[in-house]
Amino acid sequence: MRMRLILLLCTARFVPHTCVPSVHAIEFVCLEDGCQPGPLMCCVCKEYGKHQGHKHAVLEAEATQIRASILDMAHCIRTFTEEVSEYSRKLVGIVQQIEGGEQIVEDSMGMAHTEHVSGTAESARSCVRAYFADLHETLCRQEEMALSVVDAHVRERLIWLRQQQEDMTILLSQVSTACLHCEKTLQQDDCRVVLAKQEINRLLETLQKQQQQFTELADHIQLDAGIPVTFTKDNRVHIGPKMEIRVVTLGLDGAGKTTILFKLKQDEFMQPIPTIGFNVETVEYKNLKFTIWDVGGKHKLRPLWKHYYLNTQAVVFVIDSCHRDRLMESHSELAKLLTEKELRDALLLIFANKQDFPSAVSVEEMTELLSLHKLCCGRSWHIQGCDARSGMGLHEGLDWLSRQLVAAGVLDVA
Ligand code: G3D
Ligand code: MG
Repeated sequence: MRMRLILLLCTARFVPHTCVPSVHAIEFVCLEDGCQPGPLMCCVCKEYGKHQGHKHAVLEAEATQIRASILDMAHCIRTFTEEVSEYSRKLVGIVQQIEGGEQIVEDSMGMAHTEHVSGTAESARSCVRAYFADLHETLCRQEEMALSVVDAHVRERLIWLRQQQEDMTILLSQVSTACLHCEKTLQQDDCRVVLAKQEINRLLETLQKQQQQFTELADHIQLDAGIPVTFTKDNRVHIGPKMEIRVVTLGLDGAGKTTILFKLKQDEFMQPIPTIGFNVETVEYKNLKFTIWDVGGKHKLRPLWKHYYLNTQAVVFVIDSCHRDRLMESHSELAKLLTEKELRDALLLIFANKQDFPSAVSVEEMTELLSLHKLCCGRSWHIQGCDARSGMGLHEGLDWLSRQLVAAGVLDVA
C-alpha cells in the first residue's frame, strides 16, 4: 500500500494542472483553504497564476508529512482492528463459557480428548436446584417436626380424654351402685332402714363430694375438639390459643425498661425501683404471650445480659431519648448486642422512650444519630417512639413484634 501511494505521489509531479502554461513541474502545494480541491502549484501559477500570493509548502515536504500522517493513521487502524478482534474473541469466549460444551483437553499422558465442560448457565441452574433442594429438605424437616408436635399434642389429649372417659365410667358405676343400694334400702323394713342410716349417709356424702368435684372439673374444662394451630415465621408450630414468645428487654440504666414492663403488665404507672438483677413478667397481647425479661442496665450488670440471650426471639432495646449525651453509649451497647451469635435471628425492637419530654430526640433523628440502617443492616428491626408513663407507642411496638413473629394470616387465630 505504501509503495502504491508513493508511486501515485511521484506521478503527480507531472500531472497537468489548470495553470497556463501547463508544462512546468509541480513543486509546491497551496495551503489556502479555498484551493484545497486543486492545491498543486508550479512556479508559474505560484508567481502569476491563480495561487499568486497564497501560502504554500514545498511539494516534497508536504507529501512527506501526509505520508507520515497516513502511516500514523494506519498504525491506529491496526491497533483499532486488533482491539475489535480481541473484543469479538472475548465475546465468543464468554458465549462459550455461558453455554459450556465439548472442549479438547489434554490428559496427563498428553493425549487430547474431548470433555464436556459445564457453562455458567448450567452452574447457575445447579446452584438454584441445590438451594431449593436444601430448602425443600429444611421444609420437610420442619414439617416433620411440626407434625410431631401436633401428634404429641393429640396423643396427650387423647390419653387425658380416655382417662376421663374411664373415670366417668367408674363414677357412673359408683353412682348407680349407690342408687341401687338406696333403692334396696327403701324397700326394706323400718328396722333395716334405721340400721342402714349410717352407711346411706356415708354413701350420700361420698356422692356429694364426687358431684362437687365433677362440677368443679366441668367448670374448669372446656370440652372442645378444636386444635388451634399457629405458625411462627421460622415455621415452628404452636398449638393452643396463646403463642409464647421470649423477649429480653435491654438498654442503659434509667432508659425506662422496668417502667415499660410494668406499664404493659398492669397498665398503671408504678414507681419503679432500680432493677438489681432482673424482673420477669408475662404480658398477654392478642394471641401472643410475651415472657419479658427485664435485665438491669447498670454498667456492672451488662456482662450478665448474655445469660438471657438463649432462645430469645426478640430483643427490646430501650433508649432514653432525653439523654443526648448517653446516645453514643447506647449505640456501643447495641452494636455489641448485635454481634452476639445467640441473637443472630432475634428481632430487634428499639423503643425511643420518654418522647413526652419536649427536648426528646425524635425517632428520625435517633435513627440518623445511631446510624441504625447501617448498624442493623440484614436483620428485622424497628424503631418505635414511646412514652412509658402514658403507654403511648408500646402497643404499636408489640404489634410490630407480632407481625414479625407470626406467619402471615394466622395472627388472629384464637
Ligand atoms: P430502667 O429500668 O431502664 O433502669 P426505669 O429505667 O424504668 O427504672 O426508669 C428510670 C426513670 O425514668 C424512672 O424515673 C421512670 O419513672 C422514668 N421514666 C421511664 N419512662 C419514662 C417516660 O416515658 N417518660 C418519663 N417522663 N419518665 C419515664 P425515676 O424518677 O423514678 O428515676
Ligand atoms: Mg430497671
